[in-house]
Amino acid sequence: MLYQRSSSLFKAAQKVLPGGVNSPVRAFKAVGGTPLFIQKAKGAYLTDADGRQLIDYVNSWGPMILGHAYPTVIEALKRKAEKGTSFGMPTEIETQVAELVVQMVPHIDKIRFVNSGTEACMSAVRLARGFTGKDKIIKFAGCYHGHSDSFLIQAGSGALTFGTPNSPGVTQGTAKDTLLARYNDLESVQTLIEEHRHDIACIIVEPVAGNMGCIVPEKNFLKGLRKLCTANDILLIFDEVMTGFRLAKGGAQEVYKVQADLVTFGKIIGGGLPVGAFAGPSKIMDYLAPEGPVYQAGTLSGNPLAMAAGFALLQELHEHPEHYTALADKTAYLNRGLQELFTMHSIPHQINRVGSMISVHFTPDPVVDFSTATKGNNPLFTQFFHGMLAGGIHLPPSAFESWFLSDALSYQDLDYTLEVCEQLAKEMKK
Ligand code: HOZ
Repeated sequence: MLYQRSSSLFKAAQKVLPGGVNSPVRAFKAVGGTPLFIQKAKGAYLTDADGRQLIDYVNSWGPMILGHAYPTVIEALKRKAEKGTSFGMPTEIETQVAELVVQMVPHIDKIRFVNSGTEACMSAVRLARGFTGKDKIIKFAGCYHGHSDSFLIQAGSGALTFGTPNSPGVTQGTAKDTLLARYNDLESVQTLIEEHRHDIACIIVEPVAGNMGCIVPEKNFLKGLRKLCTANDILLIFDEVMTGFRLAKGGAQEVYKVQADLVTFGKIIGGGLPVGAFAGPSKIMDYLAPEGPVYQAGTLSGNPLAMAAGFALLQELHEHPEHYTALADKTAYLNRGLQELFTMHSIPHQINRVGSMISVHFTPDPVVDFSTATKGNNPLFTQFFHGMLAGGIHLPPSAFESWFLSDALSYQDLDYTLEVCEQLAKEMKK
C-alpha cells in the first residue's frame, strides 16, 4: 500500500491534533484519501513517510524557490544555531536583512519583521487604520490574507476549500468593517468607495491571486486600484506573501510597475522559516511603536535563525536574478505541455500562470475571480490530483491553491511530470 506509514501517522495525529493537522489544507479533505506525512526533502524532491520520492510543486507553499534544504540556507542555519536560538533582544542580522530587502523591493524605506504572513497582513491593516484614522477595509472575494478575523470574509485558500469562507467566531462588529469587492472588477471597488467615501483606510489585494488557484490580474486592474486609492486617500496594501521575491526581486510592484503604500511578505523572507514582514515608506512605518502610536510586538520577531536563513536565500536571489528567468522558462514549458495534453484529450481546462505561479482550473471558461474559480470541476481535479500523486507528483491538495515551482526542478522532472499527466489524461472523465 502506497501510503501505509502516512496513514498510521495520520491516525495517531488525529487523536491529539484537531483533524490530525496544524493547518487545514494539509488534511486532504478537499481531495479525500490519506494526507502525506513528509520525512525529508532535498532540492526538487520530497520523501514521504513511506519512503517514496515525489517531485514537489508545493514547495512549502512558495518559499522553497530554489528547492528544499538549499545548501547556503542550511549552512547559515547551522552556524547561527551554534550561537543560541532566540534572545528577545536586537541582533545585527535583523538590520542586514532589512538593508537587503530595502535594496531589492521598490518604494520601501523600512520593514518590520513578524512571524507569519497572517501577522504581517493583520499588522499592516492595523497600521493603515492608525495612520489614516479610518476603520473600514476593502478586500476581494477569494483572496486570502491569513486567518486574522478581518480577513475571514469570503476568504480563499483552506477557508474556501472547506466551504467556510466566512468563519464562525468572527464577530459582526469585525465583519462590518470588511467590505468585499470582486477581483479584476474596478467598478465593484468604485461602488464601495462611493458608498463609504470617508471611512476606508485601505484596500488589501493579492496582486496575483494565489488562494483561489492562480488568478492573473487583468491589464489595468492594479493600476486602477492605485488611482482609486490615491484619489480617495486610501492606502493600497499589496499582500506579497506569495508573490514577494517569487515573481521578481521586487515582487509584483516591480513586475506590474505599480507602487503600493504597504507590502506584506511571508515565509520566503525567512528562507522558509516562520517569518513574515510588512514594509513601506518611513512616513507610514514610523507610525509604528515605539516610534509612533500603532502597537505591534513579538518575542520571536526578527528571530536570529529565521533571519540567517532569510539572508542566505535573499542574497542568492539578489546576486543571481537569472533564477527568475530560469523559473519562468520552466513554468512556461510545463504550461505548454499541460495545455497540449488537455487539449489533445478534450479536457475542458484553463491554465493560469504568472512567472513561476501556475494552476489548472478544470472549466471551459476563463477564471478571473472568485465566482469563476468556484465553477471548476472539483471531482475532475480530485481525480487529477490523486493520479498525479500516485505517479510521484506532489501538487497542492486543493483546486483553490496555486502551484509553486522551484529552480531545483530539471527539465527531466518536468518531462516526467508531463508523462504522468499524459497517462492520466487518457483516463480522465471528460
Ligand atoms: N493556506 C495555506 C496555503 N495558501 C496552506 C498552509 C499550510 O497548510 O501549510
